[in-house]
Amino acid sequence: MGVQQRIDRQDIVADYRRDGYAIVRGLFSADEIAGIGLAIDRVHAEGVAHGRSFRHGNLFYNVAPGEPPLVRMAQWIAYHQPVLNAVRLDPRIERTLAPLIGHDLKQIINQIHWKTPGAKGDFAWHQDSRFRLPADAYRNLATSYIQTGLAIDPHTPESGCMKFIRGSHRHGDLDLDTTAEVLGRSMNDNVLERAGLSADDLVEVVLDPGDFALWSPYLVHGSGANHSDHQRRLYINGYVRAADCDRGEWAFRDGVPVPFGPEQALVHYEALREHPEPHYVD
Ligand SMILES: O=C(O)CCC(=O)C(=O)O
Repeated sequence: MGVQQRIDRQDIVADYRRDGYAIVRGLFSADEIAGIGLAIDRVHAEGVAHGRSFRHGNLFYNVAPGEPPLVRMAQWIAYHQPVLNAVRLDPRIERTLAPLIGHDLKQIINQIHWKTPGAKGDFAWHQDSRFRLPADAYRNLATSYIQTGLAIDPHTPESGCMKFIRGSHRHGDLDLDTTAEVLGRSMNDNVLERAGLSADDLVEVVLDPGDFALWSPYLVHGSGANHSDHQRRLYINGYVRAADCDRGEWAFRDGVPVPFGPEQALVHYEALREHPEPHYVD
């Protein structure tokens, strides 16, 4: 384990409940981030080699074909990258989340987002609650689910950092425009106004490598394109109180990390049992 981090639980809990998000500075050390970054680069190289979107069970690479192919995100890479698996099971993450959602946690999201300089990498304004499907598999979503993001590169307005609408989680499920994809669609502030929110509450989520953000499934957020001269990698893991969810891979039981079992768990990929084989996706 790297640099021992003092986690002020009270502040995290208070910040999270009040604002819908909290930030832990320097949860992972620079050395650790360098190693995690290398593992993420290996995943990226795999995505480039595939050249288009590819799935093997829950493992999924979202790749736009081209010269070179654009690897936009990958899901459940922890199955085959031990360094990334160790991050999702890191005790510092458990200690950060436990005061909010307890010690028995399953995992719903294990995902890397890449933003290549100059490439389209926007995420339209959205609430993650929209993706917690099927809805009847989740209970008490507001208080049982937390999304987290570990910054690998400087995460700044220039590099396309996330933007949060502070306090928006208190509105619960908002009727945001849900007719189009979130990934690859830019933020439109009219959407905020129509939902009764204000761009005055917008927070640019500036993170240094190793900083760790956590946010509510009802927090309205989005992000823009990367106009910097470096890539922007974000490692996202989403956890849920096990008793409140019928889906997901176990992550912590009574605070103790749970390794993957011999068979993948049902998360989002509904055809997991019928089509677990490797295949390209158009
Ligand atoms: O990677 C980003 O900038 C956006 C992340 C996000 O909005 C999400 O994971 O819900």
